[in-house]
Amino acid sequence: MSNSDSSIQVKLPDGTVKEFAQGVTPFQVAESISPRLAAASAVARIKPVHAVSTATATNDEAAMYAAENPQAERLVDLSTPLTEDVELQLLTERDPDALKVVRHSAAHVLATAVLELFPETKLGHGPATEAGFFYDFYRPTPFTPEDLKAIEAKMAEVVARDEKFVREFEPREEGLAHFKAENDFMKVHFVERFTHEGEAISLYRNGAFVDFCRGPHVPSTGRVKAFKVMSLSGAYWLGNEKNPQLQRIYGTAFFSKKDLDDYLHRLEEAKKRDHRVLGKQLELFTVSEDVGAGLPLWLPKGATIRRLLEEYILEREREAGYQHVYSPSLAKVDLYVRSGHWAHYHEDMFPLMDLETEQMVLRPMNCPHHILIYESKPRSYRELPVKLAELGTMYRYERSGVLSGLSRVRCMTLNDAHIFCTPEQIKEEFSNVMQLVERAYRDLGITNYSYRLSLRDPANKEKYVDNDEMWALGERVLREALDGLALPYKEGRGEAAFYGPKLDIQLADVMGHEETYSTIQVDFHLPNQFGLNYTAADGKLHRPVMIHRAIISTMERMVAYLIEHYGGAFPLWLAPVQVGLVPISERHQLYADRVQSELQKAGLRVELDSRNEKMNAKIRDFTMQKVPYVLVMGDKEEEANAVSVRVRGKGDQGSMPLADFLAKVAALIAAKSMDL
Ligand code: TSB
Ligand code: ZN
Repeated sequence: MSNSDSSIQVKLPDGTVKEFAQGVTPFQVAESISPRLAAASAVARIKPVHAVSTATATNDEAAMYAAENPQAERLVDLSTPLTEDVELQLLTERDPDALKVVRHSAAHVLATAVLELFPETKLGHGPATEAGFFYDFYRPTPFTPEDLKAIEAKMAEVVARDEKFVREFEPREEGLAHFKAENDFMKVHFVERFTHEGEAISLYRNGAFVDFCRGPHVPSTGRVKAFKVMSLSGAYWLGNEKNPQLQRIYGTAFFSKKDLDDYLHRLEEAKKRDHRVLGKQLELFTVSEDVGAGLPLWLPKGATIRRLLEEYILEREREAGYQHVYSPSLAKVDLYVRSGHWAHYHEDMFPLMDLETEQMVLRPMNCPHHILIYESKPRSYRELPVKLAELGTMYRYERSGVLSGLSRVRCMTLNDAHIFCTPEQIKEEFSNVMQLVERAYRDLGITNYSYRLSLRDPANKEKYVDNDEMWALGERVLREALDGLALPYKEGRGEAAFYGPKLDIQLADVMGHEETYSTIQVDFHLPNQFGLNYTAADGKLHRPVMIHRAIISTMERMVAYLIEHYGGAFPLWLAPVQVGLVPISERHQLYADRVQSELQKAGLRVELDSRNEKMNAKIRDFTMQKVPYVLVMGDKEEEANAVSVRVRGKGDQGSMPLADFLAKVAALIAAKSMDL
């Protein structure tokens, strides 16, 4: 493209190129196409035609404040003057990126409302999140539920005022002086941390409210059409318990009232399935203040589910040629210095235990222990692949804000294995692991999963071992294996392990929030660090490759998923109590005992309710506990050696000989049937 000094060329997504005077705004470009498009647009994405970098802005703190890279593709306000040739895309309400901008704008509306009602409040930051937005505030008095209502009402006023979001630039030193004068310690921190001396800092103003922010924003507060203040929680300034406690107000925003209502409805439904709620109701696990956050206690029923999962996966692994080992949960720190964990994974580890003669750490991963087991004797190529597996318990210092029930914890037991193989064997081993994953998901009734190729973030090199060649090789091997199996996958930059890229299998919860469960990781780094070898056919020593893999994730995370997936109504083979027994009156107690012992002999998990309660109350209790079968026994049943069967979700099915019931249930369990 060529242009004279005072005009620029704007290329639209359909390929047309239009010429405008320099300084034209995306809004004006939109108007030149159609006034309706201009009105519907929320924000614009531009890509300088002569760009050298294509990195897009991410959602982290630095991206909120640091000066944008003028060379990069990025989102900008509709009012941003365009100064060079660009590709331009106008984002309307159909675009998820535009929704993020609406939500961040809603965070400014929230802060505006809070300052109008509680002028003494100091502002932290207010990003968009996956489910909405939040803003952190410092104020010695806690906000009450009534305050939140008042804030929401005030937000509606700010929206109704339809104030323009105007971007302003101020010399850094002036901005700092201004924030310092107001004792706005968090803003001072952000400016000092994310901008440089001599720079102008970016501010956004709406009405009398000004925030230090890089934007972008929707054109005016009136565009935050459907929002709700959701909740309040505590957060330490900079995540550090020694710092002042902030109050984090969460909200959400959508393009329309209908979208918001749909979301709130889904949220209600999801809450009923929340594994923390069901975990309590169904007596699966508990978290005790006395033990500590992120350190759940497994109650008998939850422990039963976990044990079933453990037995299940150990059996699959035995069939697949894995050798099971045991290793301790702690080690000398030197082991983790050597592996690289201490350098690259330190922040996720509990602090050192400084003993008199040695320094120990709780292990955050099991790999180094398994490596030492591999190393415990010389290995020949004939043994390869060596597959060492363990239900390995490990400890990670997850920050308190991200802990959640069983799904994100600090002490966890991973269905872990490390495969030591030749480079030629990687492909087949990869495919074997994928088969195990598919089999396990089928048996567990998991259908809704996706693949993510997790790569390192090139902008964050210190988080990863430094060896470009190795990273390129690992990535190539994984892509080839994925393509070989024709698996569709997305990419996750910055999601790799510090030692190599991985293929993660992602499951989404009821609210669409994704987490990693299964993982397969190709690692050329640890074998090098530990100087691993095997004697090859040529009689020489060669270096094996390591594949780290977990089929059903940690017991904690998988059980959390299954609780929510099944809403607590577990398939028969996983149900902690499979059959509930209800004698109609005291005189049927003996018969009920006999039925119980027969069922138990057949390996079933049975609970007999012999309390002095009404039959219906007992049936109701078993139903609340989501027990698959409830057998009621009275005179008729006793005479016929039968049971009256109630099936979860289907109600009373009438009477059936006990032997028939046993045969039916045994077949369903053997088939891991999802049906009852
Ligand atoms: C597979 N060294 C490898 C192992 O050999 C490893 O530890 N990989 S990992 O770091 O990705 O963790 C494996 C799995 O553990 C993750 O995919 C995730 O499903 C689960 N996990 C990780 N952190 C937590 C946590 N805090 N709570 C519960 N589960 C977790
Ligand atoms: Zn590992």
